[in-house]
Amino acid sequence: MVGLTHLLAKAWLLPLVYGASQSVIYSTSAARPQFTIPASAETGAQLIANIDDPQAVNAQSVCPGYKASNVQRSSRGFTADLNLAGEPCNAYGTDVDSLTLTVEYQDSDRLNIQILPTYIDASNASWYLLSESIVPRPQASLNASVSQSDFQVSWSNEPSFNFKVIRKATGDVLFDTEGSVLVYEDQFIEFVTALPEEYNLYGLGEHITQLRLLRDATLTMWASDDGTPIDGNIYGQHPFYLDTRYFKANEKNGTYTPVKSSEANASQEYVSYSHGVFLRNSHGLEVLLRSQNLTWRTLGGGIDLTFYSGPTQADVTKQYQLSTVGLPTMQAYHTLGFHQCRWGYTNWSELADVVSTFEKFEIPLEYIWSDIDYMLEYRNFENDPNRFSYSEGEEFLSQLHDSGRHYVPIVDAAIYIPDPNNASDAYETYSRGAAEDIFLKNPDGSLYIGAVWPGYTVFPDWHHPKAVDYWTNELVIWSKKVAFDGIWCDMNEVSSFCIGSCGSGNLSLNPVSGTTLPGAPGNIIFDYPEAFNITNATEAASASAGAASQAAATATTTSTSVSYLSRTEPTPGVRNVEYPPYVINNVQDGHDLSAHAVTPNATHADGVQEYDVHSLFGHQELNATYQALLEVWSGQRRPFIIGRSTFAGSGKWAGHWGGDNYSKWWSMYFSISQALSFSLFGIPMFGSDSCGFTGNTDEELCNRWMQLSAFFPFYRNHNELSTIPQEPYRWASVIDATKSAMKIRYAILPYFYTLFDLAHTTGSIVLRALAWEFPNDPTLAAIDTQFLVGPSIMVIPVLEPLVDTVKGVFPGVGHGEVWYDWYTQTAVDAKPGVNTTISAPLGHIPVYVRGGSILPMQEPALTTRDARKTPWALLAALGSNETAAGQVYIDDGQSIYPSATLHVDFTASRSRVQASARGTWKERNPLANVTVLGVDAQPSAVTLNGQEVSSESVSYNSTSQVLFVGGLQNLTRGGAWAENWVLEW
Ligand code: MIG
Repeated sequence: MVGLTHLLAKAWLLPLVYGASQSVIYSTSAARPQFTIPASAETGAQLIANIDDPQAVNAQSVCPGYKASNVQRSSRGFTADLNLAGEPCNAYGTDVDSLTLTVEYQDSDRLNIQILPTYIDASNASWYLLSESIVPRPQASLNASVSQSDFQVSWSNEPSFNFKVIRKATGDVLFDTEGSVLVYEDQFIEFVTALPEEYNLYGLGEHITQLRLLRDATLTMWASDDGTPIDGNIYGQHPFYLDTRYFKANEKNGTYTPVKSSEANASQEYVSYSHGVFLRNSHGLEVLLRSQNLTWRTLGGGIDLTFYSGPTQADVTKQYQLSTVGLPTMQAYHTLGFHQCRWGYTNWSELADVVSTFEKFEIPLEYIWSDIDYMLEYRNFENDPNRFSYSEGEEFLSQLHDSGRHYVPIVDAAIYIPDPNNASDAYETYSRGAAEDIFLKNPDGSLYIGAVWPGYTVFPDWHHPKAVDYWTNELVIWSKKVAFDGIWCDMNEVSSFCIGSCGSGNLSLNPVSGTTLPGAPGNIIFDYPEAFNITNATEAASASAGAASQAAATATTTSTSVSYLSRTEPTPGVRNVEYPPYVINNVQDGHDLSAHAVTPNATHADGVQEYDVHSLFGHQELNATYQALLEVWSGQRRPFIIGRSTFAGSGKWAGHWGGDNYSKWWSMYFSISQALSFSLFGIPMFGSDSCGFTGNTDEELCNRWMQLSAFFPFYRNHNELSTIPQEPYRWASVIDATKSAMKIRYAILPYFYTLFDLAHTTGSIVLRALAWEFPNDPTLAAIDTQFLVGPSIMVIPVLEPLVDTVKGVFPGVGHGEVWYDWYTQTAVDAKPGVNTTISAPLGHIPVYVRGGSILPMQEPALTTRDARKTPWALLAALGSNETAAGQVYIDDGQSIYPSATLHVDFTASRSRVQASARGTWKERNPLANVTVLGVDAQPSAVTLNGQEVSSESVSYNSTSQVLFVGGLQNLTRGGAWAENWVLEW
């Protein structure tokens, strides 16, 4: 192990986080004795999840299915009546007799199949169909027609109604319900599609799981505040998957033979076809992935399935975003800088210390964040006057802004409700909301009162017509006291720490305390990364001793035998929203839908129950926050929002962080798959808590993680209260590793920003899986240990401790692809499909540039503002055919509708590089140099637009085949792209 120069040992850094934070944190609740919500208030019913219950009825074997009749054809598809084909089974609800099937060929690349109850309308309160005002339906384009479609739908009534979706081009059946019955009940819908052997599916979020989904997993969706359990339902709901199928094309007879990725060979030629499937449904959901089929189960709503024909991932994702969920919001340039956060920065001067320590070590820092520490007794929109006073904040923020940096505070979803009999407990944010009556209710019309950090709380009701105005007003008022630059939306699943409306009748106890904070007695964090016992045996031993004695001290002597609540029997015509007859495998304690969340019977202003819209709370809060920030900045700045709970389409307003991950190597590994999945969901602004959130990190993990995250769009280090500090300056090796990775990130910021512009305008993605960028190589289908940033940069991070090499593949090398090592600038010698061993000592992250690319770059700096003032450089990496291309997008970096923009296209061929610009943005920085990789002969002279470049500024290395042309500033004094130019040699 490398030298453990743990800077913590240096006394001057100690007060930054240790000690100071803990004493202050606990003093907030020490003002008077507080009622503590008993732990029992958190415990819901113990239920057996259906998938784990051998006694559970299999709807497939007892339900009759439907028969189709009255088929009505139109140029865009057909409709039919579906009638129950036998006695109702009422397996997990009440069967619906009459359904209407609508097959609509919406565009050549898009097909929609809807199956809805025939007799429901808005007045039918017991049936909720996802509102188009919350999640719009994709619309048919004017010239859509059956004949123009990439798809063909066939159906049959034998033995009961079933349908197939076929890709016309290949005859491949993409979706096939034959052999299963359609089950359609008020609290349970089930339909099954066959899938090919060894299918390749991606998406179905949000889950911590490998990139290519398992073929024996049940993926549950129900927004949940839980610390990233593997395969469990967590914060977001994205009922979308990408299905990739590989074939050998037989040119002679035009047929396609399916190919399993496990049997493919990287040097052969294959073709692939990908399609997407989106189920527009907000209810609790379950997707059962089994060896050759997939079952959808929902707790209500309708079947509203859209198919996107691709045929590449890039096409599918564009089709999904453009037609259905919308394009991702454009990020301000500076959001791509580095973000430092932690739970436990306890006052403004501590934030100032952190900022100045970054400066001192010359580590780039763009944003400093505040967690709930800044709040007065954890109340939204209210700063603690002692630790985070508005006046001191004004001074701190103005200096921070002057230095080119920014500030983001957290905002929680719940709103504190004061004790009505205690005038000194008044809380205006609550009073203003109460005056408008905009909080969620109980079924009897009383306020729904749950419990979160501040004590008993209420929750904004996003169905209330004035909720957005209320939220906007609160943010506007608060923005006048705290000049924040973005908002971090937490706890919006929506989380509540007790079952049901536990605060009703108890408000005189407020503020109550409900949870033991990390670091408090009994909850001391002793956990370290996997190899800590090897790299740091002494500390590891004392930590494990501490953990053991804490466990012994808190262990209960009574043995608890869990008694399970029996499954609810369906009552005809009556919905049981709290304990639906079908029990999804909700990851929370006992699988109770009410556990750690607002309960499903909470009622919205329009009568809709939380049961039907639970997973939309975060989505709607993000929308409200977006609208609020438009108001706060008078439409002059792009809202910057990072949210925890997301739904299909949240990318229009916000980015997402991975939530409460762990300071563990496995957690770092899964961050790649999570990021790539969010590429598919249209939320490119994604990053995970670097160095890990839960538990203590260590030097080696933090070193690797700071380097890995440097290539994620959202780059933030964040940490749990009371764990050891983990800013990148805490260890000497992490300082060096961070700076070296940041040097690359900051140099390629123009490339990153251009990728965001393309994502925002075309729906292309930023982080890419190898399989998506190289669709003809089935051997890449499951690779999630390496990834690409855009089309041109490949990262092969080290994801395990105690090693100094990593293995990686170099896609396409058998088919003419060239990869250049970022650091040595030379072409990599790799064989197709060979997992190549790469040197990667601690502090080194292998990065490659793809031949055929031209990267626009500027110089690294401590802030993006300063980086944007530096001269430009181009890195042109010639492909095997000796050409390359690239582009850059430039604007002011923050306007929603920039008045001036510039697009510059770059091309290179054998002995020239060209730039041609269009647009009105005046870029003043000159071009400093052009580096060309893969130049096979020493050039005699180099000219820029015919003017000779002094030979002193030109160098050529015949071994590495790198041509470097410097000294271009003088020739481009008016700006790098002011005139179109040609560089020739
Ligand atoms: O229940 O605000 O995921 O990033 O530090 C914990 C405290 C509440 C959860 C977030 C985490 C944040 C923490 N929050």
